[in-house]
Amino acid sequence: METKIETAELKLTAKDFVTDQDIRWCPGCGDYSILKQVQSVMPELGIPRENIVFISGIGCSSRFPYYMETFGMHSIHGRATAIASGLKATRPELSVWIVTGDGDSLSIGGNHLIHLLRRNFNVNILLFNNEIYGLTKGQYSPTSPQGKITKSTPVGSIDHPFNPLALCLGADATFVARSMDRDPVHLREMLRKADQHKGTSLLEIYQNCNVFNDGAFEIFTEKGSKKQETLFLEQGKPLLFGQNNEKGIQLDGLKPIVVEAASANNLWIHDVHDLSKAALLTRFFEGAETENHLPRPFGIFYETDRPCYEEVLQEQIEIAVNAKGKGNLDALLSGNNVWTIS
Ligand SMILES: Cc1ncc(C[n+]2csc(CCOP(=O)(O)OP(=O)(O)O)c2C)c(N)n1
Ligand code: SF4
Repeated sequence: METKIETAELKLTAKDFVTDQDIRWCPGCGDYSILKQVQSVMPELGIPRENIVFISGIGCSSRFPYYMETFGMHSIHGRATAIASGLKATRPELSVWIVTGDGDSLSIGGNHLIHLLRRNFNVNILLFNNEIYGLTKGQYSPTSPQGKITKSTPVGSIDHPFNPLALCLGADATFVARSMDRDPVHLREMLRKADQHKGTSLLEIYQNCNVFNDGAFEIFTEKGSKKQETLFLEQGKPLLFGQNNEKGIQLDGLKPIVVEAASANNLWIHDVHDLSKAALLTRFFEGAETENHLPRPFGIFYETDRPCYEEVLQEQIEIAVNAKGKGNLDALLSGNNVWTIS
């Protein structure tokens, strides 16, 4: 169990989570907003700072632990998920947050990510998706769209990109959500929900890299297009979008279609516990250039309850200790069959 203390007793503020480090992100980077929202939500969680750990891999986003006045580790490329798993297995009382980029988590760290998700450690993953490698100065990443011209794809990427949330749901993640750097209110709400979820929470955050991939998510964040292009999911509410929520989503068999909300009598009602519908929602992923494309969903796609790895592990250890006693590591390593070579 993570150690929670009544918030009134703790009296922490966002400033308590700010460090004395100079921030080395480029001016205008979306990482600043994400850092600010995380720092402002932390005091609400009722967790003492010494029980919070931020673990990152390598990348611009992975500098995050330096800027959080908590414990932390700027670790190995793609391996934050593995290191966090080890920490949570041995110190289940800690609140563990993984910060990773799309390159870090989906290229070199893709394997570790899916195994963490299926194991369902009670940790939170913040996946900063900027559809580019920022730190190494602008190579394409596994989420860059086909045709993307970058330093490593001078005539356009021919790779088919990952759909991160479809991938994570496929790995049986127990909490899958999406937010964006430019919507602080929504991002704070998703951070709170991620913390409340017992099991691995995967929050993808669209993050603008204004130096190497500026405007990648512009249609979802800018005033002129946001309402037409985004769909904010709310539990128990119909899927509505458009300037004045005049459009809705309805299912035609298994096919989602856009309808006029006023004349529709069977709008899709969002249920975060419905895996089949969540799988369909992750596939609302076409580019804006596609005719009749569906809006991009934001919010919690899916949430379910499954035992956490560290709990089952502790139970197994207890059963083994009760049956065989506490054991002795030296004796175990020496074993019964020892040879002396002379
Ligand atoms: C083993 C290893 N391989 C490659 C690199 C080079 N490298 C550093 S960060 C990075 C990708 C960063 O991209 P992303 O995870 O999207 O983070 P961002 O910088 O965009 O926040 C790469 C390939 C490395 N540091 N270590
Ligand atoms: S390179 Fe991009 S992601 Fe990295 S700090 Fe600069 S703007 Fe942010």
